[in-house]
Amino acid sequence: MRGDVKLQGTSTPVLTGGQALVQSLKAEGIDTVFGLPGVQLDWAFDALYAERDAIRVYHTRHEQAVSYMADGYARVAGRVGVCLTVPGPGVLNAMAGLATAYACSSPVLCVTGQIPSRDIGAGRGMLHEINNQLFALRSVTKWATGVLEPADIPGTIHEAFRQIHTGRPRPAAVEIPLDVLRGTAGMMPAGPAAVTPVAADPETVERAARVIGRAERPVIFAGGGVLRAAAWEPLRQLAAVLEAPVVMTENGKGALSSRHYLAQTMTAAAELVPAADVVLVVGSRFFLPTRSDWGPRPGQTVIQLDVDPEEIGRNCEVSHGIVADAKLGLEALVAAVTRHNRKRTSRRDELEAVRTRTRARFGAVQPQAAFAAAIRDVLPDDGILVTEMTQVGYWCNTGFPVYKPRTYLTSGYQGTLGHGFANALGAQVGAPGRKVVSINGDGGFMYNVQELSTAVRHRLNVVAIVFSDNAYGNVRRIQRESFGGRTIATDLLNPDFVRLAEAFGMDGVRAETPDALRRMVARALGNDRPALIEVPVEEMPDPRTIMRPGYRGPEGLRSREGVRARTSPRAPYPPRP
Ligand SMILES: Cc1ncc(C[n+]2csc(CCOP(=O)(O)OP(=O)(O)O)c2C)c(N)n1
Ligand SMILES: [Mg+2]
Repeated sequence: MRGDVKLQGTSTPVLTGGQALVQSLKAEGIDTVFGLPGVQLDWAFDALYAERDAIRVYHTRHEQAVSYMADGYARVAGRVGVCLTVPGPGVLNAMAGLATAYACSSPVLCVTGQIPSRDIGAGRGMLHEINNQLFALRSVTKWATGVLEPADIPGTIHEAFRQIHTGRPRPAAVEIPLDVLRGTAGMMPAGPAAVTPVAADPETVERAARVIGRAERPVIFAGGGVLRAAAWEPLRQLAAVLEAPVVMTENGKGALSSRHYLAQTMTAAAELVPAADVVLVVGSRFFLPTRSDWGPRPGQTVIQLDVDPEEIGRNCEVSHGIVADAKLGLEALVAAVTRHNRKRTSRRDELEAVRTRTRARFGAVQPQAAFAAAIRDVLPDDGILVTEMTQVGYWCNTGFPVYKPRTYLTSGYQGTLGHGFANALGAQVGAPGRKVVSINGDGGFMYNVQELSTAVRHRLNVVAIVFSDNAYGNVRRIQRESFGGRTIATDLLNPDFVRLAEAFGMDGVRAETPDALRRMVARALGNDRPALIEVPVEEMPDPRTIMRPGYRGPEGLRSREGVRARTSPRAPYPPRP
């Protein structure tokens, strides 16, 4: 009966749990799954075989890549990224990717296997058994549950999608024991979850709009929420009617084209925020400003728009909190502010001058600025750059110009070393035909080096740049500067990356200078084949000390005196199971 769908007397089909899972994913509009099989998932993968024309399966060489790829796919395509893992070690391997997706408010569904349902919690030592798998999943998801009957699969998958689409997008997880995937029941997939985005309360919008409209020097602080909600157009409109600079966080880059004179960086924020009378925060935790010298101070009005009510006022006291989908909230604000707006003259000259000053600061950080410029020069406007926890990556998080929404991916506050290359592979799946460049350090790249095989196997033409300084350079520099020159556990012995790429069946080249890098990235992007470019480098200066005023490394975690940062925890700890 494998692969077949039997009909009961009525029109309700009898499905295996595996078939119900796959039919449910299909009903939610899923046509792409990132997975790595194993015995607990056999019935799910066999059902995927039957639907291979409708759902494309990308298998990887390690489960960390299935969650990273699902995340990269989701962030670029604006759709739910689905990953599939065996229980225990499999799903634990995927946790760093889920944590990254959680940090970046990325809509990911993790479906994981589970040991036989009757044995859960018995501690017998079944294959892949771990204690409290669901408890572990809850630490990296907004919603996680288990299914114990085949008949419950359609409803549970439907609910998982509803949860992901409701409010703030974040990962969800469903665990399904192998006997439940094998078992049968008459069941009907539930169909796409229809979720209405949260609209803003009109009175709150009106009050906030009056304040914003009267403001003399408003600033907009835009985070990743703008991109998740596809809210870039009303953001641009609001900024234009207010002549308000838009400071984009690392995750908000691309919300407004870097070519626009209102588009500003976190470096410029140090000038712009203290000079503002009203700060409108959209889809951002607003964490860094509250930990910097230049964060909001008494006398300034902070208005926060966020789809997640928990986020409002979490890091900074706010005078107006608007709980809404960023697109709907900004559209409502545009309409209301237009009615209350004061007469304004263009701030183009003043804000272009800010941009020129910050660009000069960026240009002083070498060689990062030159390498980044080389990439930007040849990456098309709709090309995607995926960063990493590496020296050029830190520079890019502030300095890299981004021209289109959803074309710049980071690991957000998770700072996940190793996310980059696999995130980039997922981004390429989500943006077929577009150019994707992944920058890596030699440390981070080797976390997912085995996925070079995935790139070749699935023809994912990502261009991976590896800056090799033979070190966990960032850590080594901190060790030397903070601990009397002593360094430990930070030197790296590397393979020959060019020959390594060739061994995987892809192009491998070496670029010694920014100019050579520019030429080689251009050529690799034109070849439409996966490629690796090794760039041997020396130790680089820490760009963050220059580019992020107020940045003080781990010390910055202390809240700053005079800045209205919240310090009290808001949620009970430990969390409820
Ligand atoms: C999962 C994870 N493990 C460890 C770290 C700590 N860490 C931050 S940067 C770094 C070194 C990165 O080395 P590399 O990728 O070579 O980049 P480089 O600093 O040399 O440019 C490490 C180990 C981290 N951020 N994430
Ligand atoms: Mg390194």
